[in-house]
Amino acid sequence: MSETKSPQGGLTRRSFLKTTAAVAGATALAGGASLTALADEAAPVNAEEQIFSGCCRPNCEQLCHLNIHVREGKVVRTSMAPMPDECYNRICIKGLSHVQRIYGEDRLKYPMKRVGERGSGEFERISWEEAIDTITENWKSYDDKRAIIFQGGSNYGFVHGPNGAMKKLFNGMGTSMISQAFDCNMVWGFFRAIGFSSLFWNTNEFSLMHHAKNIIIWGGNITESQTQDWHFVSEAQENGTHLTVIDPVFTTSASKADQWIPIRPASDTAMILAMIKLVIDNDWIDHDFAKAHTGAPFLVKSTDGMFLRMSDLGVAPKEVAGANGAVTKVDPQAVWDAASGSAKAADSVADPELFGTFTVNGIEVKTVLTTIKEHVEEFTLARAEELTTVKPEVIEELTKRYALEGPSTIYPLFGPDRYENGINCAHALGILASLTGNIGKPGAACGLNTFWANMNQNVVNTVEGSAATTIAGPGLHSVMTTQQFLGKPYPQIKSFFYCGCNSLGNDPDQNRKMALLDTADLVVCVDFRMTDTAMYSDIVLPASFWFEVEDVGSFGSHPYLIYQEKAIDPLFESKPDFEIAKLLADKMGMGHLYEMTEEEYLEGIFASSPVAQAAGINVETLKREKVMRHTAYPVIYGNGGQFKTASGRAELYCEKPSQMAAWGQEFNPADERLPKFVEPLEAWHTNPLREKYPYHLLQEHTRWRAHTQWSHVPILRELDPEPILKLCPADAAAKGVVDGDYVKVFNDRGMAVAKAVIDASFPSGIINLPKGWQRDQYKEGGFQELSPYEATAATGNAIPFDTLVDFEKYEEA
Ligand SMILES: Nc1nc2c(c(=O)[nH]1)N[C@H]1C(S)=C(S)[C@@H](COP(=O)(O)OP(=O)(O)OC[C@H]3O[C@@H](n4cnc5c(=O)[nH]c(N)nc54)[C@H](O)[C@@H]3O)O[C@H]1N2
Ligand SMILES: Nc1nc2c(c(=O)[nH]1)N[C@H]1C(S)=C(S)[C@@H](COP(=O)(O)OP(=O)(O)OC[C@H]3O[C@@H](n4cnc5c(=O)[nH]c(N)nc54)[C@H](O)[C@@H]3O)O[C@H]1N2
Ligand code: SF4
Ligand SMILES: [Mo]
Repeated sequence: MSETKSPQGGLTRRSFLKTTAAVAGATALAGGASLTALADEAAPVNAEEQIFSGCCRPNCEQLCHLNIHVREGKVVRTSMAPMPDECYNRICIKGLSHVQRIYGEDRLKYPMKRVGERGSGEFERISWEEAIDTITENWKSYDDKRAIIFQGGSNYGFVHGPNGAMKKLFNGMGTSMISQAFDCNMVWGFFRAIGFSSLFWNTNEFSLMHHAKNIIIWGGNITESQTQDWHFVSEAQENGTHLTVIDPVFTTSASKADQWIPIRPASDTAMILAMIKLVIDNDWIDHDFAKAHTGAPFLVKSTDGMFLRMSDLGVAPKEVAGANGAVTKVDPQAVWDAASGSAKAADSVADPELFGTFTVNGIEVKTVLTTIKEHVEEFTLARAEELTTVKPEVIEELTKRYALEGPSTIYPLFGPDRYENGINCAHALGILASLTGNIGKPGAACGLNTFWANMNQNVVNTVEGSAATTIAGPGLHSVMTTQQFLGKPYPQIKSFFYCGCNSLGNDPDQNRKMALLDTADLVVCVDFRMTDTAMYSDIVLPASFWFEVEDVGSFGSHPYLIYQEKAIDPLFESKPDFEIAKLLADKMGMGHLYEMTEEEYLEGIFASSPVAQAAGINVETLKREKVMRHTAYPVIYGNGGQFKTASGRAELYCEKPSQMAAWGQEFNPADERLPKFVEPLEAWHTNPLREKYPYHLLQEHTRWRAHTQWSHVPILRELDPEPILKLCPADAAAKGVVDGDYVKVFNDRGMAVAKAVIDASFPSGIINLPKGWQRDQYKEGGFQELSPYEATAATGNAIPFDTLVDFEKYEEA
């Protein structure tokens, strides 16, 4: 295969484009077909219709319950199916257009092998046997199986797809595994301040949102990216709730708000630190809550920045037996008890000091709140305005309303997350909410709302004596170019296996990624359609679609599991992911890993999960009920002042900041105990790179796709036909661009050509290429060529908004 290698990628990429233009043509032809016509073609209208329980489970973070209407073995329609709590009844245009995904011309029908250059799109049909043999013969040739990389994406079936049973095989083989983090700056920032129930979950369930007197949407475009949750906000508004949207762009969500606060991108933390300062200086603190339920009164030692604990006072830690018999040592944090003038265990003091510097056993200590007060001292309103452009009176009014006229809810999304400094924003928000007591009550919340059912799936995918080595996405390049990982020799990566993962479509710095793939012997992709990643693979395997398998959806903005009945047989020669894993395992001599049926695998997840057991969830009950709550009503994160942290309080000050992922990056924990304002990597107004690349590039998450899924669905492409660049009239005029012109957006990493849409909601200097188009849909390049490879050190989180570019009118060659 060496003749196809192209480390620079030039030739490969050009031929890639040629072929994919033909694919785009085919899609356009199908564009006229309406959904009803397709349904009628599929089966006669008068045929008997069966309805199956369906679960729409892309990574749109919403998870809708669908009816799958089947006539004569064909899906003819999808419609909304009821949820036990009707406020979660929902479906969107994507959920309504599944028929065109299932029967679309772009569906992968049978296994294929590449016959032209990698990326050329020249494939030949092969048998399953040949496909599995080719892959496993390649894998067997490596003594060290870490030469194989598995990467999954973000879809949330328990059995099939990237987070299902496929992982077990790679654990069993002891391969490498790539984890590419997205959204994790918010996850980890909140975790540091307030903890979480599960990775993306530390807020209240949305049916309680109407209790809020104020809602602040922070860096999210709910009307596009959380369409199913917008009604909770608008219903609250009808109830008299005041809505503020903080966003550099006048989005649709902003247009519905009582107040829109435009903010300089990547400066949010500076504003929140100023808000915390106002709360402290004006004593807008909820004293009772701060004393009893937060780490504000904990004492911090000046010697090492750690909490003063009772062991520092000579009190031996208590041994406490846990539920599973394990003994843990409890060494409580100390607070200052004014009444006795001494330090005591936090939970034994009813009225601890919130502020103060003391000496205990010769050690100088300060309360956490005093530490925070000193930390935010420089964030005067004037300084905040300098950094954020938000006027002092606007910050003051917002803070006052938020703190004093609650309960207030902050509904954060991922705008601030996608910059190198993104972790600080959520950490600061967690402090602001906790100090003002705006957390843990109906209408008072501040965290992420995607309920990830904690079902211990890792338990069933664990293989005794073996495990995959995880390489964080930002570490891949150095592992592959130096053959070192964390200071130790690492085998050369030879083989990539993607399942439910469109890495080239979603991961940063596409050209770099393609060049890395060019050095591999074998790239395999298991998917429903010819994605960018499948197009760049050597073997492509067709996976059975969501409705062709039995599964359970587990990740959405409500606390329910949704059962997927098998509605139709797998189409063409596609196979369920579970079966593909089994075929590969058999040939690798690991058939014993899958000596169970899919249903037994599923039952294994529930059986090992205390959450499932508490909720009475098992295969039988789920098959009967179709939708089951996995967490008791109502979900209120921090309810009763109880947080999922080591101390059970919202600790605010992170005593031992940890990294989510390590790949040899510089990381100084002592510097991360409190959130700080630091400039982002690229997208800052004073960055000298602005001279070359004056525009800041966003990539909105649009309603027309869920990431790259639905990218080729004809009925959606009638409404949203091709890649666009949104930009304001002044920026367009400066480049002589008029609405409908093609423009080339570029930086040192790559380029994309898109159609200009002049949109006055954008401020001058910020332009937007909505994400999720595939390379075959661009005249040239693609949005993902432009994003930076760098990541936030604490999390490994990708930072695609931290991108500067320039653009010009595109002249076709
Ligand atoms: N239909 C659909 N729904 C989706 C998705 C999808 O692809 N399609 N993706 C899902 C996923 S995985 C995610 S992570 C979410 C993303 O959901 P969102 O985070 O709401 O998505 P974005 O479109 O990136 O919107 C981010 C907003 O932040 C603003 N912004 C940019 N920079 C800053 C900043 O520095 N500060 C502030 N305050 N605001 C800023 C942008 O102008 C934009 O309005 O959507 C989910 N829902
Ligand atoms: N430039 C830029 N890049 C970004 C972002 C951005 O804002 N800007 N946002 C980032 C964010 S927040 C996120 S979360 C990621 C999203 O990344 P993902 O959520 O992983 O994106 P998808 O495009 O949905 O890719 C999933 C792939 O899995 C396939 N698939 C789905 N279900 C199954 C299944 O059951 N079996 C198999 N075999 N395949 C299946 C789909 O067809 C699709 O090709 O993108 C990130 N990338
Ligand atoms: S794409 Fe998302 S919002 Fe739309 S129906 Fe599916 S799960 Fe629901
Ligand atoms: Mo995301």
